[in-house]
Order: sequence, then C-alpha cells, then structure tokens
Amino acid sequence: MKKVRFLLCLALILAMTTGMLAPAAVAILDGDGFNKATVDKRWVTDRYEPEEFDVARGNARSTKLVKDSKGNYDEVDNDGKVKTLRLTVGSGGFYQNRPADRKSDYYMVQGKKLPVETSSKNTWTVTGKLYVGQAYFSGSDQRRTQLSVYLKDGEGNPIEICPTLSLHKNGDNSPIWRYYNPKGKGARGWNTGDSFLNKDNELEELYVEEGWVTVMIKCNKGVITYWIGNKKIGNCTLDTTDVYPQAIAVNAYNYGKEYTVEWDNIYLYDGSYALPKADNND
Ligand SMILES: [Ca+2]
Repeated sequence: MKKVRFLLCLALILAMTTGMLAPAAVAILDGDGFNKATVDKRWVTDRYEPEEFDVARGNARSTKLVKDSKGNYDEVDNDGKVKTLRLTVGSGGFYQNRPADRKSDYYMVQGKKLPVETSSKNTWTVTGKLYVGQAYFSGSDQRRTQLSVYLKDGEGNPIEICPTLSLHKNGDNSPIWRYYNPKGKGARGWNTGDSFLNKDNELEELYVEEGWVTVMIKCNKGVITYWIGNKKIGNCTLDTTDVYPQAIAVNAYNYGKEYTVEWDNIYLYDGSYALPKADNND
C-alpha cells in the first residue's frame, strides 16, 4: 500500500513538473489547413484575382505535420503527399491583360485574404508553411510570394501598416527573405532578412534553404517580429500596443510569366506560438 502511494505521489510530482516545464499550449484560433476538397469559402480576392487558388496534392513533406484546430493532422496520401494550397499567377493578371484602372504595381500582387476571428488584442501569431522549390534556385525568372496580416487597432479601425514576410527571387540572384518595416532602412519599407541572432546571441548569416519552411509573423504589444523557422530575422514596431489581425493574405507577384507557389497551414494562434522542435526547420 505504501509503495502504491509512493508511486502515485511520484506520478503526481512528475505530472506537475512536466506541466511546469512545457510551454503553455497556444490554440489555433482560425485559418486554413487546406485538407478539404476546396479552400475555405471565406477566402476573398486580395488586390487582383489569381489564376488559381485551390487545394492540390502538393510536394511530399518529411517534417512533422501540424495539427489543425480540431486536432487532426494534415491528410497524407499513400505517396506521402499532403493537401496544400496552390496559388498560380498567369495570363489573366499579366499587365497587358489587366483593365486600364488596374495597371498599377498594386495589382501585380495577386492572391486572396481570409478574414479571421478576433484574437487577443496584443499577443498573437500568424504562421504559414511555404514550399521553397528548385525554381527559386535556378533560371533567371523573377518570382515572389508573401504572407501578410491586415491589422486593426484597439478600437477596431483598420491600420495602414500591413506586416508582410516575403520570399523573393530576383532574376539570376539567389532568393532572399524580405520583411516589411516602414521604419527600417530598406527602400519602400522592404528590408532583407539575411541574418538572425543564434543561441549565443551572435549575428549569423541566413540562407534560403530548399524544402518546406514554416514562417511566422508574431505580435507582442505592438512589436511585430518575423521568423523563418525558429530564426528571428527582423521586426517592426507599430505606434500602438493594441493591434490584432482582421485578415491574413497570401499573394504572389505577377511579372508577366506564369508560375505557381505552394503554401499550407495558414493559421492564426491566439497568443505567442513557438514551433515544436520536430517542426522548426533546423
Ligand atoms: Ca494541408
């Protein structure tokens, strides 16, 4: 009897310790895991209608899959392929085919946005998973795809600054990550995320790697931070501490040549979400 009580006690202590050590679970509040036959019906055109914005069986994935809000993992077919979002920009959005009132560069950014549920007013995380394919490392075509968060202030009014994380291949150059920070040094608010602070707090160079990568836009009391995997590449300080997402947008730039990008697991987390170890793209 004594032994049983001792074991129960030990189990209780272990449970308590584990609970204390594990970071508080942060729930998915909204988003789309692209696991159904079609995308969530709430996605609406952002700026200009892309050629294609639909669920497809995407590139095989080896990293651990993220659970959706109902606790289901991504659906995986026999060949290991998961359902993902295919976003294609093409001839319908070429400059010469756009109507006269939509010739500006604003409309070369083509995609959709998802209005999201109201999260915490100051601490939240938006994530997305992007497939960085061979096309980003070869050829001389331009391509650029991005994840953006449209914001509201504490009173519920839309604010102009739209935090964005973008993968950009410019001609023959190697691809680069860029993030939006109008107070930064970059032209028109675009800054290059080519370094990050490592575990020893030293600045280390960041290279774009091939394969699936989870990117994150986090907010904590008016400070936006941009993450590639678990590497923080930049930030953007807003003028107000109370800001929260009204919509999440996924876009690609139309440079007059058709191409497709592949995304998955576009989610809004209520609170500060940290990538699980098996999924942090290291
Ligand atoms: Ca999926």
